Amino acid sequence: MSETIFAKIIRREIPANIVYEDDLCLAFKDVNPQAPTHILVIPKKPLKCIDSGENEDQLLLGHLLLTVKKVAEEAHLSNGYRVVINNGKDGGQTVDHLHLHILGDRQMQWPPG
Ligand code: DGP
Repeated sequence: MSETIFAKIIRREIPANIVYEDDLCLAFKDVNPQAPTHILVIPKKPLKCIDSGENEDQLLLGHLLLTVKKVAEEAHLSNGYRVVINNGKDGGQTVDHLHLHILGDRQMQWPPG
């Protein structure tokens, strides 16, 4: 997998507003927020996208979802929030490092654009 901007954020080579970190993942505010609260949760392992996940990543992928819950609690999103994973071109993915969007503090609409 080629290097992405998120790998540089993990290594602190470029700045980001980091809100959570542990051995497996990092959460930071999206630079182009689509909601009043918009946080990205990423694995430190450089998985390109959901399609890149293998059986060996089962614990990591579960950990990312539990981290979403933790980060959302810490962000006081008690009214609810949306979790988005864009996968590939038609999914609208622009950064080739798996990331889970947490969007909150506004009413979400359905269907998504
Ligand atoms: P996606 O379209 O799902 O690949 O979303 C990529 C998101 O990453 C997009 O919402 C903007 C965000 N983003 C891109 N570059 C940077 C960056 O350098 N810093 C931060 N904090 N977010 C970034």
